[in-house]
Amino acid sequence: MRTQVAIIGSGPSGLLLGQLLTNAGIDNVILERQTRDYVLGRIRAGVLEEGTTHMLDEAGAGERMRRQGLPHEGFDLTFNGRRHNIHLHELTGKRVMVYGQTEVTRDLMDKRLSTGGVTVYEAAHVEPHDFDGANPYVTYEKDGVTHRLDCDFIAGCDGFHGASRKAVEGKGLEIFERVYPFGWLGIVADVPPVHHELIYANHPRGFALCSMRSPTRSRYYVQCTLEDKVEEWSDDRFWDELRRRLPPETAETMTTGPSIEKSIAPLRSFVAEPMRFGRLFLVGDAAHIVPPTGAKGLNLAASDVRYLFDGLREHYAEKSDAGIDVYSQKALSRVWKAERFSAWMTSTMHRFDDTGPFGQRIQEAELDYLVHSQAASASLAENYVGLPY
Ligand code: FAS
Ligand code: PHB
Repeated sequence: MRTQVAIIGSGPSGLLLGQLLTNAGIDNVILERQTRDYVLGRIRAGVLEEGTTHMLDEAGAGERMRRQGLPHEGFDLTFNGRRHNIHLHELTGKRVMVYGQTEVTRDLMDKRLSTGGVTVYEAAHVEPHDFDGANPYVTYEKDGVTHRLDCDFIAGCDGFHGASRKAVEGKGLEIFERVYPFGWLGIVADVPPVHHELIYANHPRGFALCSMRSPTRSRYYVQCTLEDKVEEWSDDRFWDELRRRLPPETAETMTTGPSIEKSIAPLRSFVAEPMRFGRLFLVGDAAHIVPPTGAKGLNLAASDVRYLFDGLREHYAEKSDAGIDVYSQKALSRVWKAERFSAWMTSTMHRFDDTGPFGQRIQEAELDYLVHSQAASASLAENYVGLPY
């Protein structure tokens, strides 16, 4: 089999890139390790930057997001028993869209199906080859048969545990990483959100986040230890801990109910440089991970796709490689700014082993300064809504 662009991974990166390529008449095939339902079963991100929503529109997969998504003009910060609004729209003129990654993935999969895009699910042992030369190819196994997919380019959209980054280890890949000494215990429950916007909570007992998926479905998180096990957290224990980390007047208005999903995610900051190796490009989580505190992960995948798609379109339409030659440098410039913001927000909002009473006061002072300084609030807001592409 032959295609122009082989895409490894059918998550948001691979699907968004694939759709933009298809719409531009550039042939592409997605190779996905899991089944469609397994990919759709993942509960992940919830906040889309405007740049991401515009790309979904451009891909022709934004209609349901525009209809069912929740545009938010701000979010609240709580600390030291107080609650402050960061008015994103007043500070930046921009909003964010609350719309679950699962729905983004579903919309992109449906669009791909309707436009004849080829996705090979349950493709095992996917491996990129000869990407240093002009004739790369990918091998994979399907139903016990080994296949070869010849192509012009390979987009490694296969996430943190994928095959693409592994294939370039030892080829000049440099890793930058910080693993956080805690995780996020998250639940989904079919109860109305405690507030119409998100609430990020700093508390001596640990961080908490009140988010949502719709006016009737809430998404909540509490910081937990790396030793915590999901089975040790009953719903009652979760709700009690969440409410203890919020101001009383917020906690007492919270509607609780049975969780329909409960999981613990580790937190790390991670960047692999460079993001291009000949005709292989690392995209999204394959190249970088941010702690979800800044709601950047999915949105960085979108800006990577923007840069790579523009470069590939230029290659085919204008016979110029200027765009793909600057892909890694452009993507990493935006990635590192988001890494900085996400690391700062994580260090300011979470309880570390060595935070102690002094560290707690410093965090509270930082937040007190931030919510009372126009300049500091504007800086937080412009990073949260997403820096320009
Ligand atoms: P993904 O990991 O989404 O997709 C990669 C795809 O490649 C998967 O379908 C996988 O099955 C496939 N694959 C892997 N190896 C393969 C192989 N060898 N061959 C073929 N296919 C292969 N971001 C936020 O902004 N906010 C959040 O709250 C948030 N929460 C998260 C919680 C968790 C538990 C995780 C893991 C991530 C979270 N993220 C969050 C980040 C997340 O949303 C990612 O940024 C986003 O999924 C990136 O999309 P992709 O780059 O497409 O990678
Ligand atoms: C979510 O809704 O899952 C979510 C929202 C904002 C974040 C992280 C996760 O910063």
